[in-house]
Amino acid sequence: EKSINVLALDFGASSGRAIIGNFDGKKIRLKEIHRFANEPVNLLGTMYWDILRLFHDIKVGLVKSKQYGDIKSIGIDTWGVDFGLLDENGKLLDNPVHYRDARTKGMMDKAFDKIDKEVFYQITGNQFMEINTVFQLMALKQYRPEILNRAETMLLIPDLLNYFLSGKKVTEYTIASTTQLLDAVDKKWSSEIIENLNLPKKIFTEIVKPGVKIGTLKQDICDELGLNKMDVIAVAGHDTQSAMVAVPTQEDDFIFLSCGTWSLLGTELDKPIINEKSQQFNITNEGGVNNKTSFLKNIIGLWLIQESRRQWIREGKEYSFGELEQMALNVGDVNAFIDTDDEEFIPAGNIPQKIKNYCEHTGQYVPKDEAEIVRVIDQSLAMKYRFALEQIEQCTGKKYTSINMIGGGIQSKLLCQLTADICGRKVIAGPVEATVMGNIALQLVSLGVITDLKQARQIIANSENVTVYEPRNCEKWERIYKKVKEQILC
Ligand code: ADP
Ligand code: LRH
Repeated sequence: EKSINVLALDFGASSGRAIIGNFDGKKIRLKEIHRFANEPVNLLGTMYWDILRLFHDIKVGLVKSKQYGDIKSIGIDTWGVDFGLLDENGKLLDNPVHYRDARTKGMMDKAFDKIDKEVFYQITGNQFMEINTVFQLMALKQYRPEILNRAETMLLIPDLLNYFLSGKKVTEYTIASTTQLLDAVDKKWSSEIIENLNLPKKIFTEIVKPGVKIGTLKQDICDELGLNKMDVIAVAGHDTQSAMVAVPTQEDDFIFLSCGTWSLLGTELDKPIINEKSQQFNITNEGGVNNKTSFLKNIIGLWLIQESRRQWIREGKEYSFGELEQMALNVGDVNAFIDTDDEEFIPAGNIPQKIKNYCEHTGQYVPKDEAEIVRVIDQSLAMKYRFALEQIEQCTGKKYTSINMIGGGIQSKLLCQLTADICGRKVIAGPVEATVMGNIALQLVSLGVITDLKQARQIIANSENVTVYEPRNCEKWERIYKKVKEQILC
C-alpha cells in the first residue's frame, strides 16, 4: 500500500511543534521537523500571545516539510479559550490576549448579575473559569469597547490560524465548546447567553464538525514559500480533544489524564452530564470528535512546574524539566501539600514563594529547595487527580480501574508513579505526543484512509508503546489522601 504524509501543527501553551505523520496503512510514524517555544509577551500591562511569531513558525514548518515529499494536508490544534478579532476587511484588530491576563478579574460575578449562574451552567455545561472566552469578551466590552464594536468576526486561535492559511472563516466545534458560549446539547452558539450578556451576535461564525476540509493553502502562501497546494483540515482544534482521539484504548469507559500545561482528567461520554452534582463539582462538558462529550476537570497542571522553572531561571538557576523531575525523584516524599487549583497559582509570578507561603499558612512543613518544591507540586497534583477522579465517578456512577495518561507530562516518571500510588489505580502512560497523533489521525480519517475513531485508536495503539505503572504503598497514601482531602482540598 502507498504511504501518505500529513502535517500536524500542535500549539500548546508552553511550546509548539510541526510533525509529519506518515501512514503506511498499518502504523502512523511521527517525524518532528520543527519545535518552538510559545512565550507570551507582556506589553503595556497586557499579557499577549505572540501570534505573528506562531504563524511564522507554521511557515517554518511548511518550508521544512518540503524535504519529505508530497504533504496531503495540514491540521492545526491549540490550547482553548483564546481568540482574535477581525474587522470588516478580515484584518486582525488587536493582538490576541493570553487567558492568564488579569483583565477577566471579577467578570464572572458580573456575568452572574445578568444571567443566573445555574441557568448558565445548564445551558453550557462548562466549568466556570475566569479564563473562558465569554469572560474575556466581557472584559473587552468593559475595557476596550471600541475594539469589540469594530469587530466583524471572532475566531478562536486554531480557527484564526486556519483562516490565515486558507482565507476561510469558520469555527470548529471542539474549540467552540471551550468558550462557555455554546449550548452543550444542540451544539450551537447560545443566543440566550449572547443576548443576556449583550455581546455582538454577528462576530460568531458558522460551526463546523472536526474532520471537515475547510479549504486549501492560499495561493499567496504557496507562492511565498514555494509550496504545492494542500488541504487545510479542521481537525479537533482543541488540543485536549485531539489528544482524546489518541487514547490507546478500545474500551468505551475509560479515564484519561492529559498532562501538559494543564491537566485534564475525565472520561468520554455519548452525551453531556449536566446536573446539580456536576455543577457543584464544577465539572465541564466539552465537545469531542464523533459527537462525543469529554466530561472532565481542568486542573492547573504542570504550569506550576513551568512557572517555577521560569522563576529559578530569573534567579540565575537553569534546570531542564528532566533535571527538575530527577531532583524531585531523589529527594523522597515531602510532608506538605497544596490545593494546586487555588486562585493564587493561576497568574504568572513567583510560584515557589507562593507555595512556601501556602505551606506556612496551613501550618505544614515548608519546602526548602527546588527539589522539594517540585516534589510538593507532583504529590499535590496526584492528590488533585484522585479528588477529581472521585467526583467524576460520583457523577457517572462508574468505577474505573486504570488511568490513561498522555501528553508531555508523562515524561515525569515520578508524576506517573505518584498518580498510580495516590489514586490507587494502574496508570497506562502514552503516547507523549498524543495531541499530534490525534491531529494526524483525524486528517487521515478526513482523507478517507482511516475509517473512524475506533480504528484510529487501534492504529495508534499499534504505533506507540505504553508504560504501565502499578500502584504502590496504597495503604499509606490512602491515609494521607484522607487527611489532605479534609484539610486542604475540601
Ligand atoms: P503543552 O502542550 O501544554 O505546551 P506539553 O504536553 O508539551 O504541554 O507538556 C509540557 C510539560 O511536560 C512541561 O511543562 C514539563 O512539565 C513536562 N516535561 C517535558 N519534558 C520533560 C522531561 N524531559 N521530563 C519530565 N517532564 C517533562
Ligand atoms: C490545554 C487546554 C485546556 C484548556 C486550556 C486553556 O492545553 O486546551 O483544555 O482549554 O488549554
